[in-house]
Amino acid sequence: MLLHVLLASAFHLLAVSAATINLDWNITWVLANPDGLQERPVIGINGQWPPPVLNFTKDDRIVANVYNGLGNESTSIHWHGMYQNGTNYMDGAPGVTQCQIAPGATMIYNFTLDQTGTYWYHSHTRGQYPDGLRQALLIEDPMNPYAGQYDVSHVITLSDWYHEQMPTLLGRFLAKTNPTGAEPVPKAALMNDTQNLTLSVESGKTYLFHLVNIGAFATQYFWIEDHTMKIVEVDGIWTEAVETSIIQISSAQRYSVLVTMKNDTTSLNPNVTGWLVYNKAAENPAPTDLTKFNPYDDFNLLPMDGLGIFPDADYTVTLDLTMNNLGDGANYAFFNGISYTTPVVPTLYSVLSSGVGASNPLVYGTYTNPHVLNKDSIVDIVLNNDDKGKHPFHLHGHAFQVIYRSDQDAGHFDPGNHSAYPNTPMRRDTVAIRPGGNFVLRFKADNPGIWLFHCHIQWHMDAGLAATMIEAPFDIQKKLSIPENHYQVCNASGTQISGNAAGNKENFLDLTGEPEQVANLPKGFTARGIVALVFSCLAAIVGLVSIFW
Ligand SMILES: *[C@@H]1O[C@H](CO)[C@@H](O)[C@H](O)[C@H]1NC(C)=O
Ligand SMILES: *[C@@H]1O[C@H](CO)[C@@H](O)[C@H](O)[C@H]1NC(C)=O
Ligand SMILES: *[C@@H]1O[C@H](CO)[C@@H](O)[C@H](O)[C@H]1NC(C)=O
Ligand SMILES: *[C@@H]1O[C@H](CO)[C@@H](O)[C@H](O)[C@H]1NC(C)=O
Ligand SMILES: *[C@@H]1O[C@H](CO)[C@@H](O)[C@H](O)[C@H]1NC(C)=O
Ligand SMILES: *[C@@H]1O[C@H](CO)[C@@H](O)[C@H](O)[C@H]1NC(C)=O
Ligand SMILES: *[C@@H]1O[C@H](CO)[C@@H](O)[C@H](O)[C@H]1NC(C)=O
Ligand SMILES: *[C@@H]1O[C@H](CO)[C@@H](O)[C@H](O)[C@H]1NC(C)=O
Ligand SMILES: *[C@@H]1O[C@H](CO)[C@@H](O)[C@H](O)[C@H]1NC(C)=O
Ligand SMILES: *[C@@H]1O[C@H](CO)[C@@H](O)[C@H](O)[C@H]1NC(C)=O
Ligand SMILES: *[C@@H]1O[C@H](CO)[C@@H](O)[C@H](O)[C@H]1NC(C)=O
Ligand SMILES: [Cu+2]
Repeated sequence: MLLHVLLASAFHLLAVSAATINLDWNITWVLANPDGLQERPVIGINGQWPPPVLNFTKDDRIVANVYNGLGNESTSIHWHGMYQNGTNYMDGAPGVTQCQIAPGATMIYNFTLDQTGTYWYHSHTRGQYPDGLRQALLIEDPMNPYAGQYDVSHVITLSDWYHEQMPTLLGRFLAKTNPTGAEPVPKAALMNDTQNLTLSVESGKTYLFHLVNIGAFATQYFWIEDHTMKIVEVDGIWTEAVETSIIQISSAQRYSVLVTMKNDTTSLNPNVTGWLVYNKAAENPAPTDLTKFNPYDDFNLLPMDGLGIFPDADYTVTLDLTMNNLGDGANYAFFNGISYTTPVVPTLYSVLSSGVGASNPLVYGTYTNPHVLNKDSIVDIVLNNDDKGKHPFHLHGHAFQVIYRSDQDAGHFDPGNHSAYPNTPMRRDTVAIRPGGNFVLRFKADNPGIWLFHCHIQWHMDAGLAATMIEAPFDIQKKLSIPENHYQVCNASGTQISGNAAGNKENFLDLTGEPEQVANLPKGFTARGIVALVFSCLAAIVGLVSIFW
């Protein structure tokens, strides 16, 4: 009885301390010139760019009224790293958990923050966030295990930056004139959306830096000259502190580090500046940089909560990653030969309208790469990278355990021949796979919802490098009800809210008319054939120009 009363009052206290934060956002175009080289239109919030850094406390409720004032583009907001446990429809992925927010429409995102650490928010509308709609989001932990070990905390975002807008760049990237799929090369690297970040520090004091890579493409390397850092958090998971002099941060990854400033200031520049080096172009990717910079290997991080490895998997999703040309000559990205193509009906709404058929992956179409997961099953994602590039993979709705990661060029994962899995694996929500290598991720399907698994390099995502996890579909049907506002958002964009991936409401197994990936190359043609063709066309044009000159 006494215990009951105590518990009740404890909950009462919690309820009192948790705040509701109302955000009224008008998403519009504004002009900005973060690298000092070129002013350009960017996507801002309430007339401002960079968008606001959000700093909340665990258990706060966020109610964000997101008005699309862009006029000429749809939008959406994904709260990267939030489990959205019980609120899958607030995840922010158009075509997956919601409809696009059309110009003039308002979407209300309303959910509680029951996690802590360093996150970010960004548009999940095709190609959009590198045009500026992305920023850090922090959730303070009232039980912070490192409280008292630092004096001040700061956010530092890292990003690549383009001068042209994404629709233009995407048009050029996914084109037959770019048959090898060379990614557009960024024009600059930004630290906290500027190239002139200076931060005054006091000697002897310890700082906690929340580092977030909010970029589209480049991996960033972060170090502070003459100082060591202690990693204490990775993607929202507190870790045992480990010392390092340099950290490698792929697109969408986050770290918190403690840095103690020196006592002896006589020889010290009181300004601390982090140096950014970005892996300048696709043709020269990270592997050589890796050995050169020798950053801390995140595989070795230990979650502070000591959560042990989940039992052996009940279900394994094996995905082979390739990049290749389709019949239009452009270079696409594939899991098992499938390039993600947005369905007519957002997948969550297909679950809700398909009744007993919801556990049949056929309902969700071929091109969403669907995998139906049973409630509470243990799932392994085995990814084999048959591509020569490095890719950072993000799973929505979970922090997964990284139980195996091969070296570069190790080929496919061999379940009968691998080093022992760690007892306490590192957990995070975004992890990079090495060129030609593989990794194995493990999680428990204890979060009913539709969760996208995709490469966080925006170019590859837009080239189709995504798969859909349909987790506990019957629990979704029982427990989730979509707010009326979300259906209004669908209405404004003219999107159907029931039916299978093809929009068929009568027969959920009839996928006639489903959006398909671009057709294959005609028989007899190879990608090389097309490349040769393009090159010879180019040569002809060059020839003509030379003659003219
Ligand atoms: C959004 O901002 C634009 C540009 O400042 C303004 O014209 C529009 O009225 C605003 N809309 C809302 C709903 O706040
Ligand atoms: C950064 O500072 C340099 C030197 O003061 C200046 O030339 C440059 O324009 C500044 N860049 C930005 C983006 O403010
Ligand atoms: C939308 O309008 C903005 C601001 O005028 C412009 O910079 C941008 O290129 C337009 N986007 C598209 C897709 O036309
Ligand atoms: C947000 O969700 C809570 C809990 O479901 C509800 O009580 C509240 O009315 C919602 N607020 C808005 C603005 O929809
Ligand atoms: C976030 O807010 C908390 C107070 O809730 C404050 O202690 C902390 O310094 C803030 N963090 C940053 C990076 O501004
Ligand atoms: C980085 O920028 C954000 C706002 O955009 C600001 O809140 C934060 O304090 C800045 N960090 C540093 C280290 O100046
Ligand atoms: C700086 O000085 C303080 C107090 O004298 C001492 O406790 C601390 O260990 C020193 N820190 C370093 C990095 O030398
Ligand atoms: C530190 O930075 C400030 C502001 O940019 C500058 O005025 C000052 O000269 C710098 N100090 C040193 C020692 O570089
Ligand atoms: C097992 O893996 C190791 C290291 O990757 C490799 O050297 C060895 O040849 C493999 N053995 C078999 C039987 O495949
Ligand atoms: C979701 O919530 C349920 C119970 O409310 C819990 O058992 C489960 O672990 C949670 N899953 C995640 C991913 O947070
Ligand atoms: C949107 O709502 C209007 C009015 O309720 C309705 O007539 C129309 O059919 C709806 N459109 C879609 C695509 O659902
Ligand atoms: Cu990728």
